[in-house]
Amino acid sequence: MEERITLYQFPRPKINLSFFCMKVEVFMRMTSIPYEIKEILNPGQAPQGKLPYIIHQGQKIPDSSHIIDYLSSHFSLTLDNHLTQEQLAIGHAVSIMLEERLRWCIVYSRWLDRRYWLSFKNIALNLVPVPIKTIFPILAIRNKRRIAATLNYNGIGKFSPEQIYTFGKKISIQ
Ligand SMILES: N[C@@H](CCC(=O)N[C@@H](CS)C(=O)NCC(=O)O)C(=O)O
Repeated sequence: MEERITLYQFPRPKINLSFFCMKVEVFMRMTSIPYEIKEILNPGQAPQGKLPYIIHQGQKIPDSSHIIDYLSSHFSLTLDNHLTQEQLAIGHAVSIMLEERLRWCIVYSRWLDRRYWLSFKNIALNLVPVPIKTIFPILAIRNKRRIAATLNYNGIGKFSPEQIYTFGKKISIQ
């Protein structure tokens, strides 16, 4: 059976812009798991419509945390074995804080804050192939609407930009 993992993630400019894709790629590197990367633009082809996902032995596995649990179990990895139950619990709490709180502050700044949108737009525009560049403004508007709706539903979108960044700074690691 093929042990090599294929990691599907967004194209990476100089740095990886996706926290979740970066998390899995860093994990692969730290554990020296054999992997190859396929960069894709459309998360629509992922099992949950989100990136990253991996394919291993014909099986598609989505979600960064699930991927790490799956690989840890499949390859009997011992990366966290030295941690106490308390340390594991703190690590879990910090991950969720970053992924479910700080993430939305960053998503807000990239897509919905005019002050930062222009520079993020230029980075994103550089990543897409020529045919997509022409429809990029339409895709961007659609994505902005979707993100605004998500942030409103989440509640964080009800706050002013400065309040949102205050939330973000509070939980940033100084
Ligand atoms: N819980 C998922 C979150 C993945 C996620 O939100 N991925 C973002 C990129 S960082 C995505 O695919 N967004 C595209 C979209 O929602 O259309 C994980 O841990 O992998």
